[in-house]
Amino acid sequence: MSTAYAQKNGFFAGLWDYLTTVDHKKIAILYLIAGGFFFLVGGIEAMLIRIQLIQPDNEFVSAGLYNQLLTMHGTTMIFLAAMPLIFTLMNIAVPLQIGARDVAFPFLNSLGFWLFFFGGVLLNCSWFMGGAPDAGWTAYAPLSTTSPGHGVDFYVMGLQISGAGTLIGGINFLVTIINMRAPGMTYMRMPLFTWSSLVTSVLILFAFPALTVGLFLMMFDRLFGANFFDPSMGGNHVIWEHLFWIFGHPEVYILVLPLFGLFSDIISTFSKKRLFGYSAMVFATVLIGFLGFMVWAHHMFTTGLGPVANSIFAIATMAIAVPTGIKIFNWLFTMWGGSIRMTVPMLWTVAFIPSFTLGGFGGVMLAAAAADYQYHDTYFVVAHFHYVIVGGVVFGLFAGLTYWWPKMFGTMLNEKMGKLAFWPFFVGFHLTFFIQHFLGLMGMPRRYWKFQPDQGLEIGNLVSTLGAFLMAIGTIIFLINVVMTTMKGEKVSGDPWDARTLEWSIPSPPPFYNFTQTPLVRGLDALWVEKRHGNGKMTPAEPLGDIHMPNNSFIPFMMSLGLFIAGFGFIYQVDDSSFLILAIAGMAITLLSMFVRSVKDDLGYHIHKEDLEKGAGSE
Ligand code: HEM
Ligand SMILES: [Cu+2]
Repeated sequence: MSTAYAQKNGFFAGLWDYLTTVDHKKIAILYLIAGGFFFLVGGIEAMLIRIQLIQPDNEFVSAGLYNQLLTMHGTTMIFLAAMPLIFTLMNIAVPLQIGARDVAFPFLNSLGFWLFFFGGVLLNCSWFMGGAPDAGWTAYAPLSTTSPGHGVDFYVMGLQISGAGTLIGGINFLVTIINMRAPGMTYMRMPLFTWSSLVTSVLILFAFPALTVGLFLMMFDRLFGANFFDPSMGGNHVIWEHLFWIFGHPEVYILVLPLFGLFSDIISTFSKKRLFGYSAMVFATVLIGFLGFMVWAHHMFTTGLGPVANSIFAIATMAIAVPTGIKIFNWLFTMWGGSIRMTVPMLWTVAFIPSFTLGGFGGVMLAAAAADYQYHDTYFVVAHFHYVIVGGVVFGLFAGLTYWWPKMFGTMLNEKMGKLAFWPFFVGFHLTFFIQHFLGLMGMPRRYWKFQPDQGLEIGNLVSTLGAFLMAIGTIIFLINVVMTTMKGEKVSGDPWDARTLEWSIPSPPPFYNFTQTPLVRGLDALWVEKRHGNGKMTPAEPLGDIHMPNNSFIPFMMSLGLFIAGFGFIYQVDDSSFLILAIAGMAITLLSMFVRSVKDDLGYHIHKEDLEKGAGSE
C-alpha cells in the first residue's frame, strides 16, 4: 500500500489525472464539461428548429433533417444535458453535505461518468454516419422499428450505454446517502438537496431498468430480427409505450426533484431562516417520488386504454399537484419575514416559483383525460413540458451552478454578469413558451415541419422564435461570465454566501479528502447551528487520524470504450457480418477490463496524520 500522493504538473499529467480520477469533486467537473457541451449542442438544435418555424412554409431545413433535429434535441437535452448536469450538482454537494470523504463507490462513480460520456458520443456519431435518429425522443414503435438507415440504432445503443451509467450513478448515491452520513446526521437532519437526491436515486433505481429492457427489445427487433413490437408478427407496439413511459414519467421527476431540494437550500440560506415545514417538505418529496411512478399512462390516454384506466391515471396525476403545492407554499413561507438577499442563485429560484407553477397548471389541464384528446400532440404539450423542464430544471441548474461554483472552483461567478444573463433568459423563456399554449389550442400540431400561411399561426411562431434568441443570448452571457471568472481566478473563502450546511464548513475548493476530521452534526443546518451556538466551526467527531483514499484507475474508461466500440459492431453487422469482429473486440476490451479489476488487488493508500497536520492537499 503506497502512502505517497505526488502532485504532477503539466497538461498531460492533468489530463491523465482527469481520465483516471475517482474523486467526486473532479467527476463533478467532468460531468459539468460534458453536460455543458451537450447542452450547447441541444441548444443549437433547438435554435435550428425554431428558425425553421419562424415563418410559414419555410424551407430552411428539409423535412427529414427536421425530424432528426427534433429527435436529437429532445434526446440530447434529457439524457445528455439535464441528467449529467444534475449529476454535477449531486457529485459536488451530496458527499460534502453529509460530511463524507467521498461517495460509497468511487470507482463506480467514475465508471458511471464514462459510460454516460461514451454513450452520448456514440449517439452523436450518427450525425456523421448517415443520419441521426428521427423517430422522436420517445422512439415509438412501429415508427422507430421501421425507420430506415441506422439513426434509430444509434439511439438504441447510445442510450443503452449512457443509461447504464446513470443507473450505476444512482445506485452509488443511494448507498452513499444511506451509509456515509457523519455522526449525528440523522435522516431528519439532512439538507433538502440531499433528501431529494436520495429520492431521485430511488427513482433512478426503479425507472431506468424499464428503459434498459425496452431498449434491449428494440435492439433485438431492429438488429437481430425479433418482432416484439411488430403486430403483423404477433408483437405489440403498445408494450414499447408502456416500457418507455414507466421509465419516462419518473424521469421528469428524476430531473426536477433534486432541484426542488436545491431551491429549498437556497431559499433558507438567502432568507436567513430555517426552512419552513422541513418535515412536510421531506414528506412531500417522498410522496411526489411515489406518485411519479403511478401515473405513466397519462401519456397514453389516446391509445385506447379505456375510460376506467384513463380516469384512474387522470386522478392519480392530478394528485401530484397536492404535495407540489405544499412545497410551493413552504417556500413562500420560508421567504416570508426573512431577510432576503437577492443573489443570483436566489434570483433564479424566485423566478422558478411562478414559472413552474404555470407549468403545473398546464399539467393539470392535460391530466383531464377527456380534454387531453384535444391537447394531445399539439403545441400545448410542448409549452407545458418546457415550462416545467426549463422553468424548473434549467433555472435550477443555473441557480445550482452559480451557488456551488465557489465550492467547485474556489472562485465566484460575477454577480452583475449573472443578473445580466438572467434577464434575457427569463424574458425569452416566457416569450418562447407561453404563447405556445395558444398555438396548441389553435390546433398547431407538435413535431410538424411546417405550418401554412392561412392558419393564423404566424405571429405566435415569430414571437416564440424571437424569445428563443433571447434565451440564447442569456446562455452566451452566462458562458462569458464563466470564462471571465476563470481567467480572473479571484479566490474566495470557504463560506462566501454565509450559508448553513456542511459543505460550507471546509475550504473552497475542498482538499481532496474533503474533511480532515469527520464533523459532528448537532442539528438541521449543521453549520448554522455552530454559527449560532458555537464558535462557528464544526466540532470533529473523531481524533485526527490517517485517511484511507482510493487509487485512481483507468479501467472505467477502458470498460466504457469497449462498449462504445462494440456498439458500432452491433449496429453495422446488419449490413455486413464482418462487423461482428468489432462487436467481439469491443466486448473483449470491456470483459478483459472487468477481469483485471476483479483479480488485481487495489487497496488504495493512506494519508498520514503527520501530513494532515502540515495541511496536505489543501491550498
Ligand atoms: C433552451 C431553449 C429550448 C428551446 C427553444 C426548445 C425548443 C423546442 C422545440 C421547438 C421543440 C419541438 C416541439 C415540437 O415540434 O414538437 C422541442 C422539443 C423538445 N424539447 Fe425543447 N427547447 C428548449 C430547451 C429544452 C430543454 C432544456 C429540454 C430538456 C431538458 C428540452 C426538451 C425537449 C423535448 C423532450 C422535446 C420533444 C422532442 C420530441 O418530441 O421528440 N427542450 N424543444
Ligand atoms: Cu408524465
